[in-house]
Amino acid sequence: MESAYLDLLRDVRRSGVLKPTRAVLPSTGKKVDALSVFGRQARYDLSLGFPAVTTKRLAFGPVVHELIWFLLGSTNIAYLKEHKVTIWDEWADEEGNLGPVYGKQWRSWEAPDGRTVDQIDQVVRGIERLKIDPTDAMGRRLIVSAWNPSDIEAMALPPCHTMFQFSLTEGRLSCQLYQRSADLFLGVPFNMASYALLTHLVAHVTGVEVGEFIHTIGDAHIYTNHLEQVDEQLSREPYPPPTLRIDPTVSSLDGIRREQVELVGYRHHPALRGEVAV
Ligand code: UFP
Repeated sequence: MESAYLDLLRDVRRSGVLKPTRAVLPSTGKKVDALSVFGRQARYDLSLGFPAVTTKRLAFGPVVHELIWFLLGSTNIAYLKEHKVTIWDEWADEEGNLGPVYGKQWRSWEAPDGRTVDQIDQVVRGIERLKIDPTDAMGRRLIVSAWNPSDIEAMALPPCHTMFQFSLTEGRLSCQLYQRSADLFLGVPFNMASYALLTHLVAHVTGVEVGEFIHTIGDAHIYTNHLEQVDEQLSREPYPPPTLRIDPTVSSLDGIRREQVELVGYRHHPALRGEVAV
């Protein structure tokens, strides 16, 4: 299941170009280089299992909480803090605000005339219509964009997962993400799990099966302070993937709780830690 991820990791480890980056390691206060390639794609068949990496431990709880937080439309870290998720802490201001990041763009994108657009709700309603009429106009328009050029400056961090598109084909829902920039060791396992989970949840609430998660990446990189950990990870033999269980009473993307989704049979190698370049 994770072989597409491991292949990408191996590819960048072997043939990535060493490039300077803007990112700084907090421990040294210095900018860190990365091995980098531009333009890659990895595919995961969600019907075969959930793409949680098994060659190290994936912290699934924070993945679920962050996705619930996006779906709440929130752009303040209060919900994350309440659930002891710290991944957004360094970006927030004193009040915990991040500016118009994912939650705002997904659930209430502001139109020039003052209307707001709930892109997630539009996608769900589009899939419902496609179930009844496969020729519905939404068929090739099931898109959610977080990249709102006029809001970028006000965001604490420009979106890394910039836009995604769903497709309903023969009763199976697939999702393709365009990620402009991907930290392959620390960010990507988290991002893969997050979008696989989102695909499962959207399929669940619309009553269709899951298809593929297709991860399209712009700049795919490994920071040089992660190379040892990556070599260790690449030496490990993956385990069979876990499966995802969603509480059957979940009927909407609104109000989902952490305990309503769980990974079943998640067997993994020990955690591998690395410092995040910020
Ligand atoms: N990054 C990810 N996934 C994410 C996220 C950040 O891989 O979900 F929020 C990484 C990519 C890059 C850095 O290494 O964070 C963002 O820096 P930049 O804006 O310079 O691309």
